Amino acid sequence: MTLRRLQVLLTGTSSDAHTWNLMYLQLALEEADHDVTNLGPCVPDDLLTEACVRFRPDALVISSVNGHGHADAARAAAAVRCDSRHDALPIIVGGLLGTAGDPNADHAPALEAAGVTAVLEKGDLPELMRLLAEIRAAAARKLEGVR
Ligand code: B12
Repeated sequence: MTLRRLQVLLTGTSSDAHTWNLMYLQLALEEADHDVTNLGPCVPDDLLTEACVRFRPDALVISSVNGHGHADAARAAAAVRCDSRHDALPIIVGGLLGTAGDPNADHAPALEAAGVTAVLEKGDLPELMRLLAEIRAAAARKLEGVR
């Protein structure tokens, strides 16, 4: 089975200025043998949707820690899902998505309704890697099927 490198598009949300979360995730993803395009912080939704068309990523990872992530990521995911070319694109969101309660778990249903595939906690890096490994194996199986 040929395991090609995954193209991962990594982005902050439109209101979120935090940068080290993105740098950390980029390095961790590259160490796991993925190709990463890091759009950086404060990415408007239209720039994100354009990047999805331009880079045709295998997975989109959205990181937010400023507390507005639940609203920003829902809006961004809905914008990406407006284009049917991205129907099958896995959208994984994580970080610190709100400021009260158990924010990631509490907001997960609304985020999933907006088109997010998986909502992860800030400590869920191993789960992120597991999901990406699954996507990579599925892509390899699809490629073998075509041959
Ligand atoms: C540095 C910092 C800033 C700097 C950022 C500078 C920069 N260029 O990055 C500045 C001063 C600009 C800043 C501003 C603000 N900040 Co600030 N900031 C921090 C601080 C101290 C450190 C963040 C950091 O760099 N961590 C290092 C990185 C490597 O770790 P990380 O961000 O936690 O990311 C890790 C995980 O979250 C996880 N993760 C992140 N994303 C994802 C995604 C997935 C899929 C997965 C699996 C994991 C994952 O993996 C990363 C590596 O472990 C934190 C407090 C803290 N100690 O964490 C507050 C903090 C994030 N900020 C906070 C706030 C409120 C703000 C402001 C709103 C303050 C204000 N009133 O102006 C603004 C927001 C500005 C904006 N527009 O976004 C709050 C957020 C509160 C919340 N969500 O509940 C925090 C938690 C402080 C606090 N305890 O209140 N901040």
